Amino acid sequence: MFTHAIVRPPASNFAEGLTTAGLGLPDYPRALEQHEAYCAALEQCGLTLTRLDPDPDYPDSTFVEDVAILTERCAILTRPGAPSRRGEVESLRNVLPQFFPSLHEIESPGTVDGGDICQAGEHFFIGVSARTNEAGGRQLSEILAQAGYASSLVGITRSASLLHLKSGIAWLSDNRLVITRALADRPELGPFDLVRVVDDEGYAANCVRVNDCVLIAAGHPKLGADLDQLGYETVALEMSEFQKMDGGLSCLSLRF
Ligand code: CIR
Repeated sequence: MFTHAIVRPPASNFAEGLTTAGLGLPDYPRALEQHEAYCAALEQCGLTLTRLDPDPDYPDSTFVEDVAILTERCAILTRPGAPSRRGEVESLRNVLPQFFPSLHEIESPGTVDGGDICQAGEHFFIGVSARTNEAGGRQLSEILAQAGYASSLVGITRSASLLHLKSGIAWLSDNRLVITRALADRPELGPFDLVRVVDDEGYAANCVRVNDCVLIAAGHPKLGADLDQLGYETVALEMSEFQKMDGGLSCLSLRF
């Protein structure tokens, strides 16, 4: 069960962030509305929110998930792979100690983006991507091992469609993963029940289980129907303006 989440609304220069999506410029008022609906959904799932102030120094800083990894046993500040995002870590360094007594931290030359880290119960999949390098992945693996968690590295640099590991995978609990075709044949995922996302709904693979609900991006009826059929209560959220900036549902919050 999660009880809290940290979120940060987009700043007015949000459109100056990194993107490869080619979907056009985001509409700022609409992004704020979508972010507010996202926050309301988290609150409906029972979470108390810590809302950080928008930070125009870092136009990608609404994607808070990338700058920390929060677990029941430890918290880790990341070192984002994109140099323009490294400074985002500082504000989390100030906020996290009230919830986590000690903070670990990824150090140079390691880089880790939280979007590459998928917790599946006691095991963490660590995506090695254009953002998370092997040195960062190994540092994280050691920190997690000290806390009693297992982990494994999953190389995704050849999967051009995936910015982060969690662009293509989500843990639903119940030994179940939502997964895109780019990852569905990985042997390490064999022991899980896989909910496969059809190719034209690939963006929706980045969904989030929050307590009794699964938040999914609106406009993906096949995945919505599959999850409904499995007995999940789904909440569809408009994400168009964040998708334009390569962001998915999970990256808009740090849940713990
Ligand atoms: C970036 O390229 O870093 C941001 N524009 C999007 C980050 C999205 N993060 C995520 O999916 N975990």
